[in-house]
Amino acid sequence: MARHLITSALPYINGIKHLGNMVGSMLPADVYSRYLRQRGHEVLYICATDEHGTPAELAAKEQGLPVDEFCAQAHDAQKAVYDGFALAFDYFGRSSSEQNVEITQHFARRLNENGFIEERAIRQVYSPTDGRFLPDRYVEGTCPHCGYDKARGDQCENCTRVLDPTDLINPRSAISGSTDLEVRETKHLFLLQSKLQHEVEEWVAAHEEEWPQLAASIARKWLNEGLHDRAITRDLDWGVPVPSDTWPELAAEGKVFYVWFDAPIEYIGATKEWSDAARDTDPENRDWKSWWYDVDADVRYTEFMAKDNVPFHTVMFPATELGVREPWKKVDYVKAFNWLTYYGGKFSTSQKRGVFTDQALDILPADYWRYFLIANAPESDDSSFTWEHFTATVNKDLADTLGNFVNRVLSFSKKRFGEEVPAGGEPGEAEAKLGEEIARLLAEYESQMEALQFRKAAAALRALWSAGNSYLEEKAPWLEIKTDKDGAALTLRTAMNLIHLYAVVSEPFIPATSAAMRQAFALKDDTATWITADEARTLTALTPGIPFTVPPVLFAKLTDEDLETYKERFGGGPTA
Ligand code: B3M
Ligand code: ZN
Repeated sequence: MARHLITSALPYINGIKHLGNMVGSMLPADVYSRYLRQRGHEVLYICATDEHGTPAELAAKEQGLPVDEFCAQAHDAQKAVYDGFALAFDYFGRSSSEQNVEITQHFARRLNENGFIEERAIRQVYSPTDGRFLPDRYVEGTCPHCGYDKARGDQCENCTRVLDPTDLINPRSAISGSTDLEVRETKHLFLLQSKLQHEVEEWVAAHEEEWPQLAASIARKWLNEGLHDRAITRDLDWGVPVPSDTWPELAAEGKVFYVWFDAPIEYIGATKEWSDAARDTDPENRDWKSWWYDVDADVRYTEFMAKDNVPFHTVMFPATELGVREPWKKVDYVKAFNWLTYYGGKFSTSQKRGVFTDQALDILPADYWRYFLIANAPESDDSSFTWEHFTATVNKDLADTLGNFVNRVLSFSKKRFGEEVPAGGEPGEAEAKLGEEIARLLAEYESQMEALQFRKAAAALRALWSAGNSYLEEKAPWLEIKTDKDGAALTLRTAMNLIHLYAVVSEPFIPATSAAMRQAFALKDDTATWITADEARTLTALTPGIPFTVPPVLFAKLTDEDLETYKERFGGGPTA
């Protein structure tokens, strides 16, 4: 059985992320990791803050903090939100770590030895108004391909094409807006991607069939445009320094690597951070290299990201890994997401439109968001967040279908039979039919999870919850008890078995609620070990006499007033 390495795109250090960022990378990676762990797989889920580059420098300046201090604080702030969302990373690192510096410099040296790095004098955009060279993404202008007028010098957000700042029509400084831009000469390191085109093509060809269409088509498009040699250094104060043993002159000038060069390497760097963090206590179980180096098919590597990150992960980072000429693990499966919109418009950090992850947790516990977001993940297409849809989903699926079922069954049983799983009755036709249905839906849920089809998995989970409600309505133990006490006991015991099953299989989506459901029963080994098809069919794992408690209401129903409050606070539409 292969071990599973899972990474989600590294969130930029500047600013708390919005719900769109969450659903397009970290949350589905967490759901998938949790699922695999529960199924008994060995899983390593790694993420980190992406700390280099101009955005970090500028955000630090804005807050009047030295950039390292700013990053340390911002990292902790993001980490706290992710803890709040119950993201169970094995490690959440920092791309500015010494581990990443070391591995990034190693990659650069190897690429250089192998003839894939060249020093070139280039003419670079210099802004006298800002008194600095402008990194690519701080030159803005009109995209020469699609005409989008807010294209950045590194990439057009609208058509996803990779750009050079000098490609832009009517360029301006994104810092000051100044159009007084000059071009000056300076030396930089170039990664000779053109020399790797053929190899990358072969590598993509060997993998793309298995990738989802969104990832494969973006990789193809990029390759068809041809891989260009790209500058991988920048004139910034903050970043991984160019190693002075190899490039003394550039190092003396203070050049650092381009953020997109060191960011994917941080997947490896953060794994080493994880390893080093337990150097004294648990060195054997944390061997970072055993996940990354010379592992081939022993490790299955799955990456999660939004679609704008796909080119870097399917083409540029693999090119780097190939050029290093060492057996570093390359991605097996790329799970890419479209956009989550806010009432059909863009979530916008700068215009403060949409819902940020810290605000979300202020309003409601993580499970409400986790379920809604994954059930509506922008997989095959963009999907839209609206407060109407959110409150309706919470009320229907979480409060009515799941929460109410749990409370109804347990409180009624407690009232009539006391605080133990009731004895009596023999499973009959209704239970056999229910068992078949549950086993079928569980198999469907499992196969969608394994295929990383999250919306469909959510639909199967919802169907599992609904099946319990149908059974309860059909058997109506509150009537049954008047004529057939044993029959009512059987119905309630079967329903309690469903609750236990829901607790286990809902865990990847709603971990806190699942724990509360599991803990309702005083089981000896309270584990979340996956339910077998046989257990699903017989629904008799919880035997008579096991004590239980009635948990507090699992999901509060949201009122019309709540809805109005949310809309007022966040704006009810794209133009609000
Ligand atoms: N920080 C971009 C983003 O968050 C970038 C991802 C890096 S993954 C190596 O969309
Ligand atoms: Zn464009």
